[in-house]
Amino acid sequence: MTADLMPLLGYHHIEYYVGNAKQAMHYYRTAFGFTPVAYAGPETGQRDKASWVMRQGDITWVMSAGLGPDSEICQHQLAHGDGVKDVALQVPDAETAHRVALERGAESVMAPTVMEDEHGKVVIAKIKAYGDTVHSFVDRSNYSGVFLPGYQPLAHEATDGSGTKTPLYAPEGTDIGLRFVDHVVANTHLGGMDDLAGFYSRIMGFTQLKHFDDEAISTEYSALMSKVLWDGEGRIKLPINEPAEGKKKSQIEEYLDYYGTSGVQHLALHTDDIVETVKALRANGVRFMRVPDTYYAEQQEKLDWDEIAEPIEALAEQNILIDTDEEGYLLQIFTEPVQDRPTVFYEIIERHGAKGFGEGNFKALFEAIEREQDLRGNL
Ligand code: TYF
Ligand code: FE
Repeated sequence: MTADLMPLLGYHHIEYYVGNAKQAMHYYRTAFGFTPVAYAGPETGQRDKASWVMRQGDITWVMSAGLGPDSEICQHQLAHGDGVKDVALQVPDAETAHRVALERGAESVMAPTVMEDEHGKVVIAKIKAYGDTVHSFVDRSNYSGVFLPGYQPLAHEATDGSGTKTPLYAPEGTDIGLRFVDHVVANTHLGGMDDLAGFYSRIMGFTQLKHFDDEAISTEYSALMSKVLWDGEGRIKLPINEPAEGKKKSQIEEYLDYYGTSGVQHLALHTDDIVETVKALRANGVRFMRVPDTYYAEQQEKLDWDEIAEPIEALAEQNILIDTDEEGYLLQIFTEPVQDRPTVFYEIIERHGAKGFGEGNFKALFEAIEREQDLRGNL
């Protein structure tokens, strides 16, 4: 066996470029239960951008905003709206990862750069992924700080407003059970799926886990095709969607019209207790796609409920979807887009053995998505 030249340890963080990072941080704290843990901005000597780092379980998000019209972040936001800029991957050696990626044909966005502070050193390099989205390679094996050099830890304000003596504070979030990123999905243009699948196999050594053609996932209106690329170990799974010919406009085309280029469509976040997590999200005002009530009558008949720990009533009450394969089952639900443009949304997922993506739910789910698309006048 040859040595793996591109070992990936997992997602290090996801960086969003948004219009107002302070408010995005507030939303993901109060609605999704993330705790703000670190900050970089003018108060810490970073003049051109403000970034709030938030964490829940093993998930780390960074909300970044530019501070003036010349900012690359502001221009990104003008073009795409709020969206995911960087799906950052943790590696044992960022310099090697970057060099190997370039040798294999990747385009560099940032050469390996050493960042240091009193907690040690981090090496970061970046390559282009799809559209304006990038992958950072992060080697933090010699670093003990809370996030990356340059970020200051945040103090947690008491919820009654007392204890706000330091400028760098934010209240803690209330954990709602989100534990890790299960997969990150890209939308790309017609014909882009194979190119992108080729990119991940050539550059990262990924293999194809699944392929859904338009027959498998087309509905009466619109259609899409999807390939899932993965690292072979399950740490990183990247489904790639492209529109397929349908009777009406594909949901993937609607995304591309509003995002302007290929980009991240959804992030799937794993929870160990989806019923409780979804209850908490709903209580916090997060809205989800709804499948018709007939879905549960059909699932009652179709599935072997002796194998599923959760009672169907509890799942139906929260509109949580169920799918099974040879290896087990999974529970999943999809939020509405979380910004005004119909672009990024979230999937909440709980896996019990199943390695699929909810194929059995595609029809009901896509019809639900298309009803929303129709309400926006984009079908
Ligand atoms: O990641 C997946 O493949 C599933 C299915 O607009 C999916 O979550 C694919 C496209 C889409 C919504 C869900
Ligand atoms: Fe998904």
